[in-house]
Amino acid sequence: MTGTEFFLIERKHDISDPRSAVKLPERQTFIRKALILPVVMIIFLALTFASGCSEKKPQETYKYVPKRYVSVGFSQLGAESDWRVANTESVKRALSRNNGFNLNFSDAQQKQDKQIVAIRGFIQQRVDMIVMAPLMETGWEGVLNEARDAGIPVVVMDRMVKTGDDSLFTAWVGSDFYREGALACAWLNKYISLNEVSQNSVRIVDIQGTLGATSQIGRTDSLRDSCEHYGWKLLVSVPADYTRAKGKEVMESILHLYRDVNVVYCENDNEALGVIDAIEEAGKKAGTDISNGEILIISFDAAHSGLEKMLEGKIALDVECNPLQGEAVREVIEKIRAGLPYQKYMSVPETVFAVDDSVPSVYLGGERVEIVPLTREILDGREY
Ligand code: GZL
Repeated sequence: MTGTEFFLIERKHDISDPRSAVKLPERQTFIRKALILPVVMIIFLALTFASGCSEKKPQETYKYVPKRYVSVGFSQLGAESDWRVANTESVKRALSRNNGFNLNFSDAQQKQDKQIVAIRGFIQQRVDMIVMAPLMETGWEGVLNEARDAGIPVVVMDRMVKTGDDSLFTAWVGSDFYREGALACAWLNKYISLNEVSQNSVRIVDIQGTLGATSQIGRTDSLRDSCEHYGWKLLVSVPADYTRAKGKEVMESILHLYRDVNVVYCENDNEALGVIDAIEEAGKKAGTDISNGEILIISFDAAHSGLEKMLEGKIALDVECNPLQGEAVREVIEKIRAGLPYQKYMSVPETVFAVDDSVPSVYLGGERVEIVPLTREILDGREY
């Protein structure tokens, strides 16, 4: 019996003594009736309650299993690009409460000191795991040593950290940025050959990502090596922080300083969008016919925004850098916590998209890599 409310009523008569129920004058009779009813009700309810309690309710047998969420501190470097936003969403989807995680997210707005403060905060909160997407490669030894001293494993995602001791992080999920650049250059070499353009007529500029980021280092180094290998002229390399605004700004200056530029190597799609803005505002055309004054644009990420420009013929090649790393991060966290073997270095699959099918594939280190001619159907089927 539950939920029965009992009222404490001040007793006027001793109801246990039947003599107390003697005939009283009219007024007194009314008062007695007014009092007896609630008393009878209480007796009835008390008897009902007592009988209810005496029933042996079958004990519900259940085992309480405390649901222990894995607490994860996630230090994301910023929200500078479409790629970064997709990357953040991918991790939040994978490390959700439904999947057994308690995620503490921090956006460092592209400032390394904010990342370090956030990671120190995770250590003080004694999280189970730390995931970090480092802004640049260097400057992490101190805070990674603090995490190790606190016994908190660190999974590095996307770019790499450069420390004297790679035991300072437990696992890494990311991309091979040098390979991405080498694929782009191998395609450019074949493409201009097919269009009867001489290799030494290529006059290329490099719109770099955030200086010191692994993605910038890898893509820049592979372009420099390719220029030397194929005989292209690298006019200038300028950092643009992976943003559209900075990409436009630096390209406006380049167009004034280097009137003969005919290829632009943008280290991400947001920069490429800014470069296209600058080219068109200067009355020039982004395209593929460099023999007739068009400027050929190469880009990275294969985000929706960049591939839309490819369908317009304004980006000639876009090397995917897959931001959907959340599930790989979740898998490695679960293996670490379960004490299962896992790969310390994991990368995610990536595709190379081209504006047309003139170059069906390229060879890199003996490996044949397919080049996918982009269609509206392919783009509409993509997750980011
Ligand atoms: C690459 C990633 C880069 C992207 C940019 O893995 O670090 O940072 O190419 C992003 O879009 O800003």
